[in-house]
Amino acid sequence: LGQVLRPGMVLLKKYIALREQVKIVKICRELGVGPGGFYQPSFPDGARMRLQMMCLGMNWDPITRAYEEKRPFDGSRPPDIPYSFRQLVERAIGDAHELVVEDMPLKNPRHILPTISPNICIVNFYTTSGRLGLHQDRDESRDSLGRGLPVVSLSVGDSAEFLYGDTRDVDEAKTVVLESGDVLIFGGNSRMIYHGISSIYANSAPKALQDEAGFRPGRLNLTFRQF
Ligand code: MD3
Ligand code: FE
Repeated sequence: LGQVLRPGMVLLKKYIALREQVKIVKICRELGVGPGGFYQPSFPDGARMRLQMMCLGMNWDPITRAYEEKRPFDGSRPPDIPYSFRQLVERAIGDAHELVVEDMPLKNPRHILPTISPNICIVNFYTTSGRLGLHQDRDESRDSLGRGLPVVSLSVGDSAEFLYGDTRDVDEAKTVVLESGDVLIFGGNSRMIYHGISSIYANSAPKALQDEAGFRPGRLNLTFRQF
């Protein structure tokens, strides 16, 4: 169950089994309370971002946009990206290829969505009042053949309204609801689109997440990149 929302942008609906989602929540909580765990970042103007962030593999600083070994404000080194997360990313890109072929039969899906070995995973946790304004992720990297590398995003917990479009204008943006277990992949011509989170739907998370992993209201988003 999935679709190509625009060239290079693939949504795999309910792709992650509930068992797997429970494991993701448990791992993120364990890592999130240790060194390099969740914190609330600020924008360059000092305003607090409306989410909690944790980086795995490397640190990414939302103010300087720098990738670095250690977090500048506390010197902590981010935890490694768990192997089970890497496997999930690899499998999702492979399954997305089948949808890309249907969409563009004359193109090699590996050129549109090359596989990645992520060196950073950014974990964002949004409470029900969380938001993320429309923005572009401009730090695109390329593989040795010059192909732009895709970004893979996993959603767990409460559903979110995701906005995306070619401009920063919210009124021109399209909307898609991201539910728990959905995987969204951005590559090809969609790697530089504007995107953001306009709202989180309260009480929309699968009940099993709360019962089996003690998940609190909100949304967990894991974004994988290779640079
Ligand atoms: C489109 N995260 O980490 S996930 C981000 O829900 C980010 O936490 C949001 O925007 C979140 O930069 C949205 C979907 C996403 C992630 C990365 C992208 C969409 C993207 C990179 C390029 C284009
Ligand atoms: Fe982004």
